[in-house]
Amino acid sequence: MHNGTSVTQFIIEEQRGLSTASGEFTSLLNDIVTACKVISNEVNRGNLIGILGAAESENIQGETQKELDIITNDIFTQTNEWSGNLAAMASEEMDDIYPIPKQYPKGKYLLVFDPLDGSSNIDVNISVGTIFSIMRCPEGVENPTAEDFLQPGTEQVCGGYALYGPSTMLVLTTGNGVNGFTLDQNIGEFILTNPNMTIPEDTREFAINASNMRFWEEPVRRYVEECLAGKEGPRGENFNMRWVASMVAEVHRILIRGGIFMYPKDSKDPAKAGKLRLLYEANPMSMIVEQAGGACSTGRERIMEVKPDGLHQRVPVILGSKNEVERVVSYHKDA
Ligand code: AHM
Ligand code: MG
Repeated sequence: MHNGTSVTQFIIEEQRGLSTASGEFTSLLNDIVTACKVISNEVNRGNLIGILGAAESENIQGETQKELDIITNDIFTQTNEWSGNLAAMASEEMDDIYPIPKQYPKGKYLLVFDPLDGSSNIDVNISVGTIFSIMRCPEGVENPTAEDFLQPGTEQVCGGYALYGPSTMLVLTTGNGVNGFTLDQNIGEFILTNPNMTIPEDTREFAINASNMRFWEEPVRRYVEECLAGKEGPRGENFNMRWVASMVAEVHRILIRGGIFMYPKDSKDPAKAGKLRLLYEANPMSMIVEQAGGACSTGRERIMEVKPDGLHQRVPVILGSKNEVERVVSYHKDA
């Protein structure tokens, strides 16, 4: 016997409290949990089974795919397509939506995901993760199109991520706080280790890719310069800086000890509003961060209120400890 609450038990008990729950959502979350366990195992064995290289393909955004980007995408679709809980899926790694194959029944949810976020880190053995979000399929829609996925983040019913780090963790919200589970490799179960995760309102730690500094807008430059000026500067305090280049690891650090993470709007490629994707990355992470008491903004508006205009839309992301995010937003207003 293990001690502690497994994620399966946790989800069943949480859903039991809801009179409207049919069991479909619980079953869907169980499939997602299974997919994350399988991916964790693949990521862990990566070098041993020779799957850490680049694939000979690009995704729709013109980024070179890693072999593992494709493998993990297949794991996620195959684990979630058969059980009758989903109407369709969409992924950072697929150009179009993934309709449920004809031989399987369809359900009432839409699932979007980034199967292996931070995959540029995979060959150097640094933490990567899976990010996912669940929405409802619009009422009466039998065969969803990409249009049906273009719902603002406020419509999400669940946001979550798995972090493949020194230990594998799963962090989830269904709109009722944020809970973290650690994979016990001995029994193959995620066990509740971090109940009710909350983000401290203040922080002295920021995360941004400073190699882009020359492309930043004035408000972000001002914020970072003030942090770098430390005790002698206008903030009167020393700040620490981190950049893992793996959003899941950065958000996880912020959930544990606070901080602010920024991938802001910049002028590097005027065709792109930011680097991170609204549906697969920004929205699920925003739901988690807000549920943990933090804040998330593009600098100009709340991320979860952005009305998506395309499956692969990008947005500027500023998230984390509330008072710091509000400060950056106020600098945008000043400008
Ligand atoms: P990916 O989905 O292609 O892995 O890109 C997203 C990742 C984030 O995890 C991370 O915050 C960011 O890209 C790092 O970007 P950069 O390499 O520009 O620092
Ligand atoms: Mg990603």
